[in-house]
Amino acid sequence: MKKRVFSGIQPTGNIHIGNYIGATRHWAADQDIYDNIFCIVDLHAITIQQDPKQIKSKIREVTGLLLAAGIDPQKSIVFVQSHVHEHSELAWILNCFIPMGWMGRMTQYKEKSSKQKEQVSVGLFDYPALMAADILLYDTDVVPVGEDQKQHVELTRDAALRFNNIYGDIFTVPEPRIAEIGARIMGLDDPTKKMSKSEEAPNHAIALLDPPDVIQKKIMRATTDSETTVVFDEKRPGIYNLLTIYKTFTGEKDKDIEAKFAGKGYGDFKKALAEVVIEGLRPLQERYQKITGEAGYIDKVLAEGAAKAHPLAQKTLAKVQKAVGLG
Ligand code: ATP
Ligand code: LTN
Repeated sequence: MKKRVFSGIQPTGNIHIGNYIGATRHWAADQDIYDNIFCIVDLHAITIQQDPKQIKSKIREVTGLLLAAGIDPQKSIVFVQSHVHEHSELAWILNCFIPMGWMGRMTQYKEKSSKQKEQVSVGLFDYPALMAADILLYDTDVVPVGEDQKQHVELTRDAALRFNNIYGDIFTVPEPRIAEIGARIMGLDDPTKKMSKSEEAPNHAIALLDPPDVIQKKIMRATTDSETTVVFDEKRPGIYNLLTIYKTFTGEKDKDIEAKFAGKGYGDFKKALAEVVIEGLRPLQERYQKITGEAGYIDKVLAEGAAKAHPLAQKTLAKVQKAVGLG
């Protein structure tokens, strides 16, 4: 039996190369090894206020991008979180088992809430309980995510262990899978900050649907430093980040990349990187146009996905309700 993979992505902002390098390309590449479920997490998206019309169109855009990245609905279940109501219900039950102290330690909450001040919702604080519900509903073994989500998967493990300790073997205890390279792509404008969908600075991220001239401009303007050599040096975060992007798109080794750019400056390297990213994204962008040009296709994929996910979620929730004495 194949191991079960579950992962999620929020239908917010513009999906960027960080999401692709750190998460979605691995989801696509490993599809045959695992039994896969991928979720568009709209309930997570509303932990920060969103424009209702935007969410609807972003759900379709994100789904289109997942399919364009190679996720095959014949091999993987792709669905929208709010279409399977068991996610909210299990999240509530888990709320009653997760200590406040665990939540308070989450660095994503600390970062996001410090930006929002009084606007911070209880939902933003509680975000990891809903994520734990997503994962635990499907007997998930492996959760492939970027580095920023590792702490949330660890909280999920702790919640599952705590629950199992009280009620017996109810949940499968999942483990995070973090890519060795590119699990934390940094912002082009500020290489000390993670590339993020919610960051609004114009040169911050390369979106998967950016046209070639925009990609070129963003890379040429990316923040580096006053050094000149093109080498992998973690103490020089700007050039290190660009080199990491180059490496993930080409699959070349550090040594070979450094040799290729020996004696050349940042300008030459940035030009080459822009070329690599533009060509790397071209097939994905072409597939996206094709997929979204087919009327009704995405809605059909999502409806079929929810129909497959629902019975699995129902079964786990029923087990949990029985264990805690509900219903
Ligand atoms: P936001 O920063 O607005 O919360 P996001 O860019 O983190 O959004 P998500 O939808 O939350 O996007 O993440 C989808 C997947 O992409 C997750 O597995 C996440 O860990 C991964 N990911 C996000 N940003 C990066 C990044 N900069 N580098 C590598 N992986 C990333
Ligand atoms: N929190 C994740 C999205 C997410 C997720 C999940 C990832 C929601 N539920 C379950 C893995 C498993 C994020 O912000 N990227």
